[in-house]
Amino acid sequence: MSTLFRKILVTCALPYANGSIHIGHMLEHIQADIWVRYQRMRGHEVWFVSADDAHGTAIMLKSKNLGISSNQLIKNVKKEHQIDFVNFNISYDNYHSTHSIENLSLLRKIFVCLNQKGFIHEKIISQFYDNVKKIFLPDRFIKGTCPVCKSENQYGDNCEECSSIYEPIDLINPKSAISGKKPILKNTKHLYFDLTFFSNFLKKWIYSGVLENSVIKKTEEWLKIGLKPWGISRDAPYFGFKIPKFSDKYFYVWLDAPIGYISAFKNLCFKNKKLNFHEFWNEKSNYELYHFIGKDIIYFHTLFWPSILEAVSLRKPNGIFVHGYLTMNGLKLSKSRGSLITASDWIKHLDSDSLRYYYASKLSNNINDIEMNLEDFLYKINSDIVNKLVNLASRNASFINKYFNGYLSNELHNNKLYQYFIDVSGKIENFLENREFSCVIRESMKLIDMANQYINEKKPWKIEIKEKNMKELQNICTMGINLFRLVMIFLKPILPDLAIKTESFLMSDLTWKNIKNPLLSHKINKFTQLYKRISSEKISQLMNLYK
Ligand code: NOT
Ligand code: ZN
Repeated sequence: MSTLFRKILVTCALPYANGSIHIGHMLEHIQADIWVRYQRMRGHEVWFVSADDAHGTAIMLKSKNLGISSNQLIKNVKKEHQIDFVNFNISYDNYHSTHSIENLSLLRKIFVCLNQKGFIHEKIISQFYDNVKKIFLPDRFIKGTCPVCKSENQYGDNCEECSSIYEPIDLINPKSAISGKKPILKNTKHLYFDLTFFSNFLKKWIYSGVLENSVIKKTEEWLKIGLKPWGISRDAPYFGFKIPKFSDKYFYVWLDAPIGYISAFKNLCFKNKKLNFHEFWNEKSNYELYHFIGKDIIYFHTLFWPSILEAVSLRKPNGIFVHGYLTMNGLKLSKSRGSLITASDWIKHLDSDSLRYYYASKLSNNINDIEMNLEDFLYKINSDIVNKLVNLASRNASFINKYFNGYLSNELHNNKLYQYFIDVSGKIENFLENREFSCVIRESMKLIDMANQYINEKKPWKIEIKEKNMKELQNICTMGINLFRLVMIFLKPILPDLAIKTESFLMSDLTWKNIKNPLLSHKINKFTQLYKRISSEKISQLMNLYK
C-alpha cells in the first residue's frame, strides 16, 4: 500500500471545551500523531485536524459556575488545549472549534437536507426535568442504577460497566446531577433523525473493512437489538446552535460534534487555498478518511455518523480506529470520571517523548485498555531510551569525535548486520501502518540490543590507538552510529524531540527513503546529551500534585 501515493485526512475525537486535556485524552492524540507522522514520512499527503467540542449543557453550567460567558469559557479552554497539543508535538494542520461559522453553516445545510429527504420527525416525549433548577436534564446529568447490570452511579444514556444503551427513564432510582433531587417528568417536543431507515445500509457498511472485529461485534449487538430514531434537539437553556423555525430548541451537541470534523477541514481549506473541499468530501472521493476515537463513543461513529453521511450523500470514513481506556493502578479513568494527570502538569515535570514512547510501547490496533504505571514508566524510559538507544550513539560518537575529527569511515565494518536491519524495516513498516506500535518498539529494542551486543564484542575501547588499528576502529564506530541512525528512523514518528536532536547530531535528516544508504565519509557533530535520564524525584513531584 505504501508505495502508492495516498491522500489522507485524519481526525481525533473532539475534546470537550469544559476542562483540561489530561493524559487520558493524550493517549488518542499521540496514537493518531504517530500514525500521521509515519504516513508523512512515507511521502503521503496527510491532513490532520481536530477541534474543541464547544457545545452542550456541561459547558453552559461550567461557565455559569465560573461567572463567565460560555463564549469566554470556550475561548480560554481552546487556547489551553492548543498549547497542550503543541507541547506534546501533536502535529495538527488545523485545530478548530465546533462553535464556528463553518460548523454552523454546514450543520444548517445538513439539517435542511435531512429534512427535505424526510429523515426528520417530530415527537412529543416526556423527559426528566429538574424542578429545582428549572432545566430539562440531558442524559449525562441524570445518574442512577443501570437497569441491566445494576451498577450504581451510571449516566442516563449508557452504562460504563456493561456498555448497555438505554433511556434515562429506564434508570433505577434516577437523580439530577445538578440539584441532587429526584427529577420529575415533563412533556416536550423534539426532533428525531430516522436512524432505523439506515439499518440495511449499516448492516453492509460495518463489514466493508472499516472496523476491527471487536468493534464490529459491539456494533452488531446494537443492530441486533434494533435501532431507534435518534433525538437531535435539546431544550433551552442550552449552549449551542439554535434550530431554525423552532423557538427555544437547539441542536444536540452530538449532531454538530461530528460535523466538526468536516468544518475543521473546511476551515483548513480557507487557510490553504490549494485544498479543494468538494474533492475531499464527495461520495466518490479518492482521499482516505480515518477517525481515531475511544471505545466509549463507538456508537456515535459506527451508527449515527455513517448514517448521517449516507443520508446527505457525503463520503464515509475508510476506517474508525478505536482504542481502549487509560487505566492507572487498575482504575478505569474515563473522560468524565476520576482525576487524571493533566497534560500541563505532566510537561512541567516530565517530557513529551517519554509519554509518547510509553504509550507506543503499549498500543496496538485493538480496544484493550492501556495501563499507566509510573514505576514501570520510569524503568522503561531509562532502560530503553537512555541505557540502550542513546548509549549506543554516545559510546561510538566519542571515538569518532576524538580520533577522526567527527568523520565517519568510508565503509561499514559489517555489511551483513546493516542489511539485517534493512530487512527488518519491512516488518516495522507494516507494524506502523497497522498501528501495532508496541511491536515497533519491541522490534526496535531487539535491534538496539543487537547493535550494543556487536559493540560489546568489538570493544572499541580496548583497541590500541596505533596507526594500523585506526581504520578498524573507525569502521566499528561508523557501524554503531549507522545502526543507531536506522533505529532512530523507525522511532522518529514516536520520538519527534529526540529525532530532531539526533538529526542535528548526525548532521543528516532521518528519512525513510535513505535507509539503504548508510552515512559514510560523513561528518557528524560533537555529541551532546540527547536525552536526560528521568529521576524518581520528578515522578514524586508530579504525583504529589494528585494526593
Ligand atoms: N467530545 C466528545 C467526547 O466524547 C467527542 C466528540 C467527537 C466528535 O469527548 N464526534 N463525533 N462523532
Ligand atoms: Zn450496566
